[in-house]
Amino acid sequence: MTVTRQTVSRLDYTPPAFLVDRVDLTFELDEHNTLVTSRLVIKRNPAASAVADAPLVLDGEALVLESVKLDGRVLGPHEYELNDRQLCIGGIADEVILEIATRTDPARNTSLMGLYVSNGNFFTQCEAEGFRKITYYLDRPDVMAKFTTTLIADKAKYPVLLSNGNRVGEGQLDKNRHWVKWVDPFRKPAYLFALVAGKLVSLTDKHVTGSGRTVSLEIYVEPGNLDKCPHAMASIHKSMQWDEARFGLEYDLDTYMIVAVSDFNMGAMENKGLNIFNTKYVLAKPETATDADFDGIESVVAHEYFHNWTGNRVTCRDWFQLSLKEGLTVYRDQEFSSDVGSRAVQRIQNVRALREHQFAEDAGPQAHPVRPDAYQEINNFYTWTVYEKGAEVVRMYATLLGREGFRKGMDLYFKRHDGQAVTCDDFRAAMADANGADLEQFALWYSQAGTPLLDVAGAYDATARTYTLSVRQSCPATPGQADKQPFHIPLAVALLGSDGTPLPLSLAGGHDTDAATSRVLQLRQAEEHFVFTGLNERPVPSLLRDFSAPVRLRYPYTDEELTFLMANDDDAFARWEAANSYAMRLLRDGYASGQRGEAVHVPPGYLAAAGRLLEDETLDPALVALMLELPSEQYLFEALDDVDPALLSKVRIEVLQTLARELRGPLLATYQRLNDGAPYRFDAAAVARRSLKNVCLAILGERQGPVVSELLINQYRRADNMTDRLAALKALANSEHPEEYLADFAQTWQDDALVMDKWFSIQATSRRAGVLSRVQALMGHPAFSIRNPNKVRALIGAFCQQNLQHFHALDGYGYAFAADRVIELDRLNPQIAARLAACFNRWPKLEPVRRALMKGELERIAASAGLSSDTHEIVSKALQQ
Ligand code: B3K
Ligand code: ZN
Repeated sequence: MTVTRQTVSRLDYTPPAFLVDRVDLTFELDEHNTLVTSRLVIKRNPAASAVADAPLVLDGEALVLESVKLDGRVLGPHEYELNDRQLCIGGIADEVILEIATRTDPARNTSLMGLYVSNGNFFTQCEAEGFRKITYYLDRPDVMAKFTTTLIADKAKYPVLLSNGNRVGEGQLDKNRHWVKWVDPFRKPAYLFALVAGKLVSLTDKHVTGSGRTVSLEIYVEPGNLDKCPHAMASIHKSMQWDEARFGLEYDLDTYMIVAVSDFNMGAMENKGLNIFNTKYVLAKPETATDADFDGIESVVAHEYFHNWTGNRVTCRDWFQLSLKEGLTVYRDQEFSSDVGSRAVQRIQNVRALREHQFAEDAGPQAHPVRPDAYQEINNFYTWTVYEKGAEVVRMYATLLGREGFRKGMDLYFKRHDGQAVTCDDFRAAMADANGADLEQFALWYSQAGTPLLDVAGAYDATARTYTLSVRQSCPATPGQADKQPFHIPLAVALLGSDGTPLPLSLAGGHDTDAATSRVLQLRQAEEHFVFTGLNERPVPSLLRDFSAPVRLRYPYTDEELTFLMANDDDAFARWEAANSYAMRLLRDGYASGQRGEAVHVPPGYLAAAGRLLEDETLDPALVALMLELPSEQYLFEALDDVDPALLSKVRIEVLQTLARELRGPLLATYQRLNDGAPYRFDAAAVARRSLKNVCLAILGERQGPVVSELLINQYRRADNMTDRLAALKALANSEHPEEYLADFAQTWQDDALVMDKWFSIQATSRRAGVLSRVQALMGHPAFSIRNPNKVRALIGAFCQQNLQHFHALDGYGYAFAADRVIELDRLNPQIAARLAACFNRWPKLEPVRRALMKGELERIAASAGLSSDTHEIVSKALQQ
């Protein structure tokens, strides 16, 4: 049976016919037979457009209905209608009390939505539509109710019983059972409901808010993991302090809890007062977690915590508005990370990820606006576009209105909408009204998909001493949107003089009093010209500084201008961008040479510029590392047509090998300088040094003679931390015989699931021959489980998404393997299957042989019986190109 879902359209939104005032839930927890009793106080919605006697329609899935009571009277089966998605009750008065008893089988719930069991403990995941797998309910975000939850369970098996809000009572029952009752004083939609029950231990601490309230902080993990919680706890403290200082937002309950679970579909979930996290974003100590893991934990903790205001206190009216909470909260977590770490590094990393993933999404079959217009399965819309492009849209308000103006907009947003479920337009209106700004045209960022392109030209007039920047904007067609209107785009620019200093900017016709050296031009039309006056020489333009808008920008820089910007631009992003553009240029040229059967050539100008970066010890090592890293294979893939992925990989490796050969001296010297043997510390300076050291090691590792091999082996053996050990192992894994090191690693870390994920990924992304067979064999390894999303991502996802060379093998086995896994996973966990299926999105970009092979596999998935609506939506859109 194919589960086909109706397409849900944004413009079909109508207010709910009924509202829920109160929900009292009682759970009698049992692995295979949990009884859920729900008592709902329901009222007709006076604001609803529905007819006066419209029936009450509740959502429910995979539930066994035991009984329904309306105002104390048990309803007979003929008094309601029941199907596999809804419970429908007619003849409802304006205010009623409905009591519903249902049973579920949490242990068999492999979708990890609703109530499920992981390692013998109970967890829930309700966003977006998981609550309907727990009980019949009005499962939509604009129905906000007050919840109380009573949990009843065996005391020995489930000593810890948690839910949202504040704990108000507990006690003993017969048969060795106990109960705990929780009350959440804040109204919330059902997607923010959560419970946890199990054998867990906790790390606790306290935070005193700016206004003097004491909040208990509790992190719950499985026994044996307490030593990996301090970093997450420190991250909670920092997040709370930051939100108070930057936005004046305090935490509002007595307790803030985080619980870590190893079986989880995504990173974490912001349930009110009871955040549930993937273990990957909680557990860390230097021996087991890399610097990137530490950073990831800090930003995910911040993200979920920040949702308490942007998402929970003010939530979304409907799921089309998802970016209202996600784009805004990503922007907030990015700003937090910039403030507590390096702003430049943070910005470059965020832009790099946006361009690699979101730009690709926006150019492919799943392209959709930040506020989508239609979906079949909402889970497919937790995307790079809604999250990261959404964050860029929020950032543009701050760029256009300034930091103070943005804060005024935020204050007004909370003043108007606290306790409400609202829309992206409401947010834009708050920003506009608080600042008296015209943000009408800005609305197009929410409604038009696709990445805008800016074509920029510069003309210097020596006689008039003017420099004219001409900017043409366009936006490619995307599915369902052929023609686009011009966007309102903030374009930050500076003009550099020949000595590298930014020149004062005076716009002709402007009324400048301060001659700023950097300014934000506001583009509103398809073509615009900006004339800068009083310039005694032809400047080099520094464009899209700090990546002021999520666009592509083309400007015909010469190689010399790029090296000049790499050395001189005072905007860190623009300096990195110059290095990145130069590297892209030489990789594209190399690919074209490769297609002609010629050798790849790295221009001396690039080598010299890279050499200077390595030798200048005054530079921030983290920035040098980012500037030396070549654009990824995935990013390069997007920039080419009729792609031969094998050639693309080969060219990139040849460039790296040339760097390893030509810059061997400076690379070794930098490595030695930074490899100071100091004990591990997680602070910005130490992270920066390790990042450059390991970039040098990775480049050197492309040519493994005796000296480099010894470096790798020594670093692998002597490292006191996972960052260094893994960097060495990655390079070793590409060598001919890494078996000894891989075996040693597995032997040491076999009991640590998160570290074993790294071991799986390293093998799945290796360049050695025979990777696919090893991946297949590893699926039988005792540490692997197809039911665990982290394992699927670490092994199967890494192979399909990050191993271009082997996934795209010309025999088509990589594609067939991926298709088999999508079909297998679809029966267990549709969300994870649909995510994996996205590896087929870009088939039209491939050269004809692979294109046909990939399309064939997509068709095979589409034809497989009983496909979920999640996977069906992704696959059918991919085939429609
Ligand atoms: N809001 C959750 C994501 C839920 C995903 C549902 N498929 C995590 C977050 O963005 O913080
Ligand atoms: Zn979020």
